[in-house]
Amino acid sequence: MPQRICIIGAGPSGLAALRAFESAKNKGAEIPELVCYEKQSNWGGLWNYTWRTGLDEFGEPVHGSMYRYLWSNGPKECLEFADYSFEEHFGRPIPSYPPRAVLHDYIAGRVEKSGVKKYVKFNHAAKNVTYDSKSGKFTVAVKDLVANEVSSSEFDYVIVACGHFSTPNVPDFPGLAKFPGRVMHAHDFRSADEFAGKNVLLIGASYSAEDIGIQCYKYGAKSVTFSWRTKPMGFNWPDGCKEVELLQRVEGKTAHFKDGSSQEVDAIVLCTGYLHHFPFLEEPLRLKTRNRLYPPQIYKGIFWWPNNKLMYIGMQDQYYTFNMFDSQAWYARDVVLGRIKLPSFEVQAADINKWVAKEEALEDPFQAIDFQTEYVRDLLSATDYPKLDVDMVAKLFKEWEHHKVDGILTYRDRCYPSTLTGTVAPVHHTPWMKALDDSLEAFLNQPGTAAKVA
Ligand code: FAD
Ligand code: NA7
Repeated sequence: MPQRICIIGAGPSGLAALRAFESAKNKGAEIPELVCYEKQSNWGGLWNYTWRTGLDEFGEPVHGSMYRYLWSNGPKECLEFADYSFEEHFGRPIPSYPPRAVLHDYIAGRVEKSGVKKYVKFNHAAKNVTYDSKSGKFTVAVKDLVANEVSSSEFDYVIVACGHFSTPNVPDFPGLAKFPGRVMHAHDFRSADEFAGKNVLLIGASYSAEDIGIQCYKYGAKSVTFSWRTKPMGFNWPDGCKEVELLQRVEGKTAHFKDGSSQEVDAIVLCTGYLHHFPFLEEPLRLKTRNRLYPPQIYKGIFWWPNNKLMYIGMQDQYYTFNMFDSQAWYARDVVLGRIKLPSFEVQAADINKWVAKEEALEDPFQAIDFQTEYVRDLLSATDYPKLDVDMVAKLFKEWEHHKVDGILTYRDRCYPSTLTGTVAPVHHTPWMKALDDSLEAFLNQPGTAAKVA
């Protein structure tokens, strides 16, 4: 019997796994049978936009957390796949901060070309994964959402690539139950238009708060108030935006903060992060962690300890994204193909502890970038993934951090060189603050160049 691998999720992480195996196959290797279950009707994970919130048409929790007008929050040059440049996909250089639809097109383009669609079962949600130590096999129960039928089959390996920015972390605050305006989590935020002319309060001090806040500002909110728990973001906010300490209570429409200040608000968006939530995995297989750069209990950030046949991809907090998922997928593939031999569980545990301790000593975002760079470098050094200049990626991430401090409304107008081709990205035809149309067509319609929409 050929070996079988189950991949749960066809977002960037699951697709990285499919691409890794396909690339080995193209070079003549024998690969196991691949089955990828994807609960949505299309691939691309979070990048596959949905207007839906709450439950989907099948009664499943909606996966999507991305919103309209979402533009890349980091330079595209930092996430470029080493085996598929943006220039190859679009037929010409494009600006550094594309909107969501353009990145979805890029992600999909690579896998369309490599022909891995045949492995993906769309509209199939993984419901239950168990492991039998006697047979050494996993049993995976999936629901065909269209046929409304559950079936099970056995696999030698399982790769969990279902993402971890989908199940909202929703704290409570006194008075929210009686607040007369809209209260929502970032997971359910879809369009900033709704908040034009409103006073918006965002709880949280990370990427979601920052981006949803400046979106609301861009699309005409009357005021934007950011409320932090541990420390403020500290950007140079425009007039109408401010940071305050943590929300203590809401009385009517008045929000009261720990620093003694208060603010009339019309809407509250909880940008309080997400839970690693995997109800389809039986308890002994379930990764439990907060959002961090090195979740414990996965060796090399991938292999479940102590059952290495269960693998996780993309479970880290992320500076690196697409190319980090690739580095993980290539490593996982080589372990499955017997090209890399994993050490004893004792050695694995010591290695995990070493990385976790290193992470806990990090003092600022620059050290955090170096940490994740070292992690990706370590994985890449063991496989035939095409050359990725991680030192240059790290340099670009650090410039990006400075550019955000220089101007939180203007950093997306910056241009960076591709680490693959060396080409410096062209300036976008419209400054980000004025670019209200986030469609692929509007973005690629760069005067004087012929856009190739793949
Ligand atoms: P996901 O993209 O979440 O994909 C997981 C897939 O698994 C989904 O298709 C889902 O339907 C499927 N799935 C889940 N559960 C099941 C199940 N039980 N059965 C079958 N299928 C299942 N990264 C960047 O690089 N740049 C950005 O600008 C950026 N912006 C972001 C903005 C937001 C609001 C969020 C939430 C994240 C952002 N990210 C960004 C990070 C993002 O996590 C990664 O870019 C990437 O999407 C992660 O890929 P993934 O495959 O691990 O997870
Ligand atoms: P993050 O990056 O995990 O950040 C979560 C934020 O929520 C962080 O600032 C937390 O503050 C804050 N938080 C969490 N719980 C609370 C409570 N109870 N009260 C106040 N504040 C709280 O999630 P994001 O959604 O911002 O980003 C996730 C991804 O989406 C990211 O990769 C982006 O690219 C887009 P803390 O600092 O812990 O005090």
